[in-house]
Amino acid sequence: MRLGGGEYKNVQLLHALFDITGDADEACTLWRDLRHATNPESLVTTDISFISQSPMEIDESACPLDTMFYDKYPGAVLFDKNSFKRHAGTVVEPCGRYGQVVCPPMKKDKQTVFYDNGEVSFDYKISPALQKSAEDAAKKSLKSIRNMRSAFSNGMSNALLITAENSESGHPLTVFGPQTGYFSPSMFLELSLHGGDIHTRGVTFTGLPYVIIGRGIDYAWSPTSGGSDIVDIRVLKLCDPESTQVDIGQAGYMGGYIMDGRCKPFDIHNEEWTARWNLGVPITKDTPFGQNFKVTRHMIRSLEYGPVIGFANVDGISVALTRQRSTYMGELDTAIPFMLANKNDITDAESFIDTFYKCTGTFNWFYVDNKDIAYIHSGLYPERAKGVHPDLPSWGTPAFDWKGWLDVNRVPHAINPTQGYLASWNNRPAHGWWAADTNAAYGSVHRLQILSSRVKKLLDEGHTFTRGSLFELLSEASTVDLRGQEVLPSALKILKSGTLKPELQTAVNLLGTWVEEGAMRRDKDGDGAYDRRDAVVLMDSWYNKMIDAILPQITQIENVSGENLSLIMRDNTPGPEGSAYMEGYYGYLRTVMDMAIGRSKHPYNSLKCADSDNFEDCREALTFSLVSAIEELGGIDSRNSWGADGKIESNDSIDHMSMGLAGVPKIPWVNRPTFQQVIELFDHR
Ligand SMILES: [Ca+2]
Ligand SMILES: [Ca+2]
Repeated sequence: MRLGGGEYKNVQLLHALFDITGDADEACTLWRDLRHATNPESLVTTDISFISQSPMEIDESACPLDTMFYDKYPGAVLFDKNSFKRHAGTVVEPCGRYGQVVCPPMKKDKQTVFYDNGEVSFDYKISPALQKSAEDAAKKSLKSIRNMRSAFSNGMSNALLITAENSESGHPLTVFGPQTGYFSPSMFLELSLHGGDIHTRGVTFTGLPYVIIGRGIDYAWSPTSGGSDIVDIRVLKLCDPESTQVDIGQAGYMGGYIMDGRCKPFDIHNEEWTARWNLGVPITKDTPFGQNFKVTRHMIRSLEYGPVIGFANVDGISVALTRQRSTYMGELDTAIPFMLANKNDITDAESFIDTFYKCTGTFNWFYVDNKDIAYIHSGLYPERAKGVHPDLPSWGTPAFDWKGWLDVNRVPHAINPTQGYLASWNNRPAHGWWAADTNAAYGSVHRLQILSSRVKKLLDEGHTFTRGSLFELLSEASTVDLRGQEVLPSALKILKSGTLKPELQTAVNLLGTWVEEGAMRRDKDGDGAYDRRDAVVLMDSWYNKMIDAILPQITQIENVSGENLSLIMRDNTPGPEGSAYMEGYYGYLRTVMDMAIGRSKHPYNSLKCADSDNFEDCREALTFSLVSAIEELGGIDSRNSWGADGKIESNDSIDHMSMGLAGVPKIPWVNRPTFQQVIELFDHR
């Protein structure tokens, strides 16, 4: 999840868009379209609006490529085009072999187990077969460790809570849980703690003294990742503005920065050591077994604004860019809410909100008891100074320092919403709440729709929920292809608006049936094939071609001098870790197509289908992309054999990372939490 700190990317993107369009205003409108900073069509957890994170008012029409912008936002910085050079605080390079650098001395505290000579070697004789199995085991462990890291870098979770009046029993209902990747044995430890004033049950990580997600004596709680902005890029003026990028790159920058009109030295850490090969090192073609590495750490840090992440020029003068994180050195503060929750100091929805507001990390926390459901978007969110723009780097000077933290009334929260439910799947917390500086995932399509569309439909039909019906809804949602549910209907509508050749008509019918049935990637009859395998195969084949055909304004920023400047990835496909569809071009695709049909509620200003105002251009591009997808699959007549190799189901399936001796077989793909609580409470203290 994104927590901010990507402001330099917006500057790079703005420069690139200016180069492409040749016009500052056009570049800015396109950037705003792509950013989705406050897209009113985006899916939210609470229907109460909260003003933008901070500053309180942000002028979305102001263009950073226009010099007038800096009269209004004197704290914002647009560094010069092509001047940003990333500073690699840590450099890792292979050492010790022919053609490689010399390995520096080991550090006592950095030594670990290793293997030599590119092979797993043992100092006693073993059979080749045994050696092979040892190697395989080592490789598998490596993969696990790698995947464990990636699983925890992305907290991905969902929550669905129903208010008391929409439940059959008259008590609120919830199914919620964290999505943390799949491991064997599980990374979570289920724990029940009783003693003194502590009474709680739920999950924790081994070694932690408290339940982090679970329930107390008469309430339960669970989080999803928040992804809001707690990191800003600051720009420091250097004492020696004559220093050049070359000096910095080759010799290391050893100077200082200007603070209060005086030169202050950076806090510099230079060290090097050898990291001997160990189980934590990924195996790739460049890093075989036994490869040792020279690690050079060259950290440049400012006391006030955090570590240097790069250098750039502003009007030709060298500056340093640092990353300032609000929770820096405050990580442990986040333990306080759990301690209070475990002690049952939380007595109702209000005290839950007050308690979990104190969690410093950016999370959505959900609460249920026998009467109420509640929500709070926690995080140590900076109150930014007037004159700072949250999408751009800002000057590291006291005038533009953070002025404190947003209080509980400023962050999104809700109790018993009138819409009848609370739902979250890493979406925008509330309307008006500014998406973190480079988080462009809050557009017109979000995976939250998989949940919310189903809840709304049932509520509209007058359904009163039970634990069973709520869980069934979540289960069904776990196999939905978001693109099929939210993007395809608009595409099919465009195609069906005119005559179609028989081959295309067959494809459109096939996809239409899939959409009507819920666009599932599901093998309900257990024969090893998705029940609508032909539609799933066609969707997968069409998706990237559809992007190429109707979003040329975005594809042109995917490779700017070798760098992808797009703010989000194209797709988040199902795979071994389960979680899918967290971000992608889904909203871009649907909105431009809805604009072409004339039914978009919040059209873009610059982004459009096939970069044209003409509906026929859009339809033609879309048709062309579908035709080429069908051709690639060998023609529509061969559809019964599409996907016959079973690759789609196999690639989608969840692969538990084996952390111990025994693994478990793969399981079919599901997009759902890894520890799920189903809660309905009848009493209260
Ligand atoms: Ca930021
Ligand atoms: Ca099947």
